[in-house]
Amino acid sequence: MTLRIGIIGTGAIGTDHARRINRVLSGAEVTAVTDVNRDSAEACVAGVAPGAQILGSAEEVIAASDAVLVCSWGTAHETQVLAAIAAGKPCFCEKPLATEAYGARRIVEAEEAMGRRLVQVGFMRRYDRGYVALKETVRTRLGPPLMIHAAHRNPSVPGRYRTPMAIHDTLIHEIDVLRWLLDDEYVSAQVIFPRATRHTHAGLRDPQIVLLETAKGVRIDVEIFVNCRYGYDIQCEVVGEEGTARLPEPTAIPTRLGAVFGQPILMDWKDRFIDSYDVELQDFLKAAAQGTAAGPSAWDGYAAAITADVCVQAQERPGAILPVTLPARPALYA
Ligand code: INS
Repeated sequence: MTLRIGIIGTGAIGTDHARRINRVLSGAEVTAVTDVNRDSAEACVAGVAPGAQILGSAEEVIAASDAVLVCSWGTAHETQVLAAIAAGKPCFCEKPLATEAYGARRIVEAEEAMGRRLVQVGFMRRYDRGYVALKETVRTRLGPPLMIHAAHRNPSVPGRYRTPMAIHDTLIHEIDVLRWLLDDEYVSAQVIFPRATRHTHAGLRDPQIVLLETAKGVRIDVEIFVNCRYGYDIQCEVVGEEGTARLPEPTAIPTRLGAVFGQPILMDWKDRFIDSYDVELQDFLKAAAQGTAAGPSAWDGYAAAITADVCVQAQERPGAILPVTLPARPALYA
C-alpha cells in the first residue's frame, strides 16, 4: 500500500521533504499540499510533487491524507498538529512543536487522550550518523559523562533573526540532541554574553554562551555564534571519566595545495545533516504505515520547549541561574 502524504507548508523544507518522499524514500507519495502562499504550493507541485492536489486549508489536507507533514511557520504548528491528532492521523512536525511550552503541553495532552503516539518532531540530529556513533561511544566506552563543550555557529543569519531566536531556532537542536545523547534531563540554565561581534546589530546579541546543568550533574556549555562568517560549524565534545569523544567533522577532501594543508568547511546548514533527513522521514513513514509514530516524540518537543522558554528568560537576566522544571513523564512516553 502506498501511503498518501499531505504537506502543510511548502516552503524550503516542505518542498525538500516532498522531493524526498517522491524520489528518494519508499512506501509513500505526496498526494495533497497546501500553503498560505498559493504560488509556493504551485511551485512545489510543478517541481517535485506532480501527483499532488493543492487544497485550501490544513484541515482539507489532513482529511485527504493518511499522514501529514507540518512544515508551516512555527506559530501555526500547534493548531495543525492538534487537528491531525483529532483526526487520528500520524503527523510529522518540523521544529518547534509549538512556539511556547503550554502549546506543546496541549499537544501532549491530546495525544495522551488518544492513547497512542501520533506525533514525530523533526529533531533530525538524532538520526545523524555522527551523533549516533558519538552516543554509542559515550554509552559504552567513556565512563560517566561529566561535561560537554559544544558550539553552534552559522556564517550569518537573516535580518529578521533576533536574540530569542538564538534559542528557539538555533540552540533548540542542542537542547534536544544533548538531552538524548546523555539520556538525562536539564535542571538549570544560564546565559552569558561575551564581547559582541561587530557583524551583528542592535536586535541580536551575538555571540552567546548557554550553560546547562543536568539532573546527573553534567555541565554543558554551548557557544551560539550566528555571525561567525567563516562557515556552518557544529562542534560537540563529551568529556567522560575515562576519556573524551567528539562529533566527527562532515566528510570533505583534505588538500595539500599551494603550501597550505586545507579542508573545506560547509557554508549552508541545509547541507550539514542532509542524510539524516532521509533517515528520519523513512522512520516516520514506517511507523505511519502502522497508524502510529516513532522517533522524537511530542514529549521531547515539550521538554525542549520548556527548556527553551527558561533559556529565553535567562537571556533577559544575564548571569542568573534559572531552574528548569519538567513535569513527570506520562506513561505513553516511557
Ligand atoms: C535554522 C536551522 C539550522 C540552525 C540555524 C537556524 O533554522 O535550524 O540548523 O543552525 O541557526 O536558523
